[in-house]
Amino acid sequence: MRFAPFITAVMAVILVAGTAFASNVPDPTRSTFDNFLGRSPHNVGVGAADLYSYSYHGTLLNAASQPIVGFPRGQVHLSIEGVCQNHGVFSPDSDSAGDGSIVWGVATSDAMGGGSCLGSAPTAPVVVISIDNIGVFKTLLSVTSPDEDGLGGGATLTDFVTFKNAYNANGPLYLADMNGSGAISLQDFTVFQHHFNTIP
Ligand SMILES: [Ca+2]
Repeated sequence: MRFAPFITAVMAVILVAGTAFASNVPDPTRSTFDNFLGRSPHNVGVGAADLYSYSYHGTLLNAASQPIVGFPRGQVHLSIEGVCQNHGVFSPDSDSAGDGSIVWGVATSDAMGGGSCLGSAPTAPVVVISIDNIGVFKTLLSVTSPDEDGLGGGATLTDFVTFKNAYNANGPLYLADMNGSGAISLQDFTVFQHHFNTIP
């Protein structure tokens, strides 16, 4: 019995240490990421309040679903795979915020360039989000862009034809669902138009 307080204290230290360790490790099953990735080389400043600009968001949570604050941006990677135009690997704009959120903002998305592309489920995603020493957190099977072909630095007449054909045929979704709503509607036409009109 005389050792009980000591054992209790040791257990408390172990628990505290365990909690502190866990709180800084993003959990792939708890953390969340957008299901839609849009890209446009004319992303910045398109529309009031960036209404028509593309950014990408995630929230880093630990195994207890608590937000991870200040997680280093350099350890988080959004890879647009080689099958896509303008492929590359990008870190979020900043370390994770107080609510665990990380953002690939319009300027980062802008730097990505354009290009719509499609992977094949479930083995060949075109977007892979990973964190160093942990693994894959999210994959996407398509990328959507008003610069459909990823050429020429903007949404051109060629891109408009690609968009219009998919729009009129009500598919494929990744070529015409510009706002990532999961359906093709007049609003997608409006989004495409805003990007189209920003050609220099
Ligand atoms: Ca839509």
